[in-house]
Amino acid sequence: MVTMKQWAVAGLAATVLSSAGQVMAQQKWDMPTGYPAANFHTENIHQFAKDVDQATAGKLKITVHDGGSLFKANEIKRSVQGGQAQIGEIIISGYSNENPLFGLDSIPFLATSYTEAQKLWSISRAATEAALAKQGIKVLYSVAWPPQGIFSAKPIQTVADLKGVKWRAYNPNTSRIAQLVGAQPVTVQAAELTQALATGAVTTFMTSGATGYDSKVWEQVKYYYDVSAWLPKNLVIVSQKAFDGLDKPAQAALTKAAVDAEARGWKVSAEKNGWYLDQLRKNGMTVDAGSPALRAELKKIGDSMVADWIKQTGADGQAIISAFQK
Ligand code: PCA
Repeated sequence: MVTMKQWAVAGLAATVLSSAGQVMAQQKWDMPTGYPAANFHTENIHQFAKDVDQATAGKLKITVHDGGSLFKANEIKRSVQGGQAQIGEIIISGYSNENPLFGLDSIPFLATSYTEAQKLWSISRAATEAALAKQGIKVLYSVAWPPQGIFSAKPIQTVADLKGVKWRAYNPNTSRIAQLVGAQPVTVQAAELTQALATGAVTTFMTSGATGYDSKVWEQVKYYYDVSAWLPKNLVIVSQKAFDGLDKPAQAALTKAAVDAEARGWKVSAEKNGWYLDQLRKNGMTVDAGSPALRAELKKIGDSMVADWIKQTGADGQAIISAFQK
């Protein structure tokens, strides 16, 4: 027979005393992400998980499942909302069909440098967090991807050269660009990009040098036009319910690790951008800024998308754009 005392001992073994003297059972969280192990976002996430482990003396263990291995990139938000995962990484612009605010960072030629992307985020962060809070999601941190350019199997001189091409999209805005240039949009998550290129499902797309490098696109794709059209952001999100299930010291540890990860991530993103472009060149790709005509035509498309965005978001959106352009 199991005595009361044995129950108590077993129970105690499953818990750890926090520094504040509260007792919190050890928590094991699953963290799905959409990008490969060697990607800078993923490396940053591993460091974040390690920092949380150390700061909580092992009470909060986060297991990172990268590359869409637990949930596909586009399923991660729903998995956190539904409680299948406690924490996860998403690309916020992937969800602009839910709320146009989520697509703000991916409007072409609105915010085109790290400084501008930071400014846009500081202006829109509170509203974005409030929108996600209504869905039971708490934002822990954000990190920008490097600036987005055009990868193409064939040389591109003007927007007319994009007509009819099989265009890979990763969010609604990149699908919209395809429509506006007369290309055929196909949504492909980063984890499937190499295969989509190999089978010829897509030939042309906008993304960063980072994803170009991760996906070894030079096998099929020979040109990169570094037009720096926008810097989309990944957000690391946690289910509010899971967060509330932590004791105060663990919550503080998680929040502190997130602040550190945000600073580190933005810095590494900017530092590695040049390195990624060098790797594309080393693998035989032609990397240049794109013709003035191409850039001017793309900028027009960007302007029309800003105007559309303001139409969709009304006075609140206009206030964000005005504050950004000040
Ligand atoms: N890489 C991701 C999103 C933006 C980027 O630079 C992708 O291509 O899916």
